[in-house]
Amino acid sequence: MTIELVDVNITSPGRNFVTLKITTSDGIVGWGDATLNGRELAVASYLADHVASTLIGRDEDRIEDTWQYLYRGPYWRRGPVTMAAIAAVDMALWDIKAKKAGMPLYQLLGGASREGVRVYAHASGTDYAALKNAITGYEELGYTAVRVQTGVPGLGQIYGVSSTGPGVRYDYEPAKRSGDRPSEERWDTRTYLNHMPGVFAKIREDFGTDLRILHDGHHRMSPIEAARFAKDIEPYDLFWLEDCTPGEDQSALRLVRQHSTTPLAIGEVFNSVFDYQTLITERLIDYVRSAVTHTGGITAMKKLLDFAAIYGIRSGIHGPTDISPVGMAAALHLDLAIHNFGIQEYMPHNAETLEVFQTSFTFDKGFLHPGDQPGLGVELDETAAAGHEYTKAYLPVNRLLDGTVHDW
Ligand code: GCO
Ligand code: MG
Repeated sequence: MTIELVDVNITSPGRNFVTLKITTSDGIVGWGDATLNGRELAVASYLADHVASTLIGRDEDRIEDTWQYLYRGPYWRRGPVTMAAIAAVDMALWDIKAKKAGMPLYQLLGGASREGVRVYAHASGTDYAALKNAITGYEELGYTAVRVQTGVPGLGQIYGVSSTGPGVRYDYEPAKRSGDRPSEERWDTRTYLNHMPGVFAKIREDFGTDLRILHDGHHRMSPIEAARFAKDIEPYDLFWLEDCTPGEDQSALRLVRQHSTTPLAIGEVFNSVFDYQTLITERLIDYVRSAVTHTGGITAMKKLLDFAAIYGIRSGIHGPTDISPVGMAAALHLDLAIHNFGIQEYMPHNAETLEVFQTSFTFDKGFLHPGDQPGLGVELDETAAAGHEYTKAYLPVNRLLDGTVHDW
């Protein structure tokens, strides 16, 4: 059979999502996530204007060949827009292949290596009392791992901290519908570095040693600042310190590594195995943070994670709300199948989103399972999706206290 129809769906049930729909000549439908936060229409155009017509008539079973055709064929390689577009096609073709086989995708990837995948939640608070409340709430829900982000005295709204007050969960959404330009935040690394170790100390005192604690530096530290921070927080036994330095400079992690045994995770802004070449072969990281959606899909992610496995490096697949339920399902099937699984990020989507995307993954005591529906196990309800018009949204811009633009 062949690919007959390729459609790009843009919907905004509370936040924007771009979804690719591929229909075969015998009527099988596959879905792929092409959402790139704050730059959604660029990927939608890449797919609709440059890719869709080239797929019509191709054999839907030739997934590797289609991947290479889209990666090598156009001459221009890599970059988040291209790799999100390739990822969407790849996911949709795997969805189709698994539906044709009558199996959940993880079976085609080698079958389950575990019973469920441990996930971490996002706990945040503008101050320690609010953060403690949030962590307690997650523990009550059964989570065994939390990412903690907190307000820093002297700074206003900062990355990763819910502004809606103590005790409120599931409501942190970094992309803002701020009109024609991004909102702006202020930042000071010195103030942050002085504040954070005390927060981890209190968490260990209040929650003991079992809880897995993660933290995201969101690319804001210089290599030497990150090295000092990673060393300072060693006594609090973090599961990982994420994105401590800007992502472009792989060699920066050498300095951090030389000074600390705090495990390191990086990669949500990466889009190719080549972004990891030094990091993996020199064992400068412990966890691969890429999103399936932004790294060329299941085909590319499986190769990347197999490469990491050779060096004892594990997965920590990106799973914020800007990864659609389709992209999340792709991550869960991989998580269940690979041997070197580490942890999976989980920010549950809001009710509006889950009315548009029907999912079959399940949560039980801190673990997710992708479910046993044939394929990825997620279907887009196009009628419900049509009720949510695209609304421009931007990730905030970050400036230092003197106004200098800094990494967000
Ligand atoms: C994470 C990320 C997100 C990103 C967001 C950008 O660790 O989940 O840092 O919160 O900021 O995905 O689009
Ligand atoms: Mg992150």
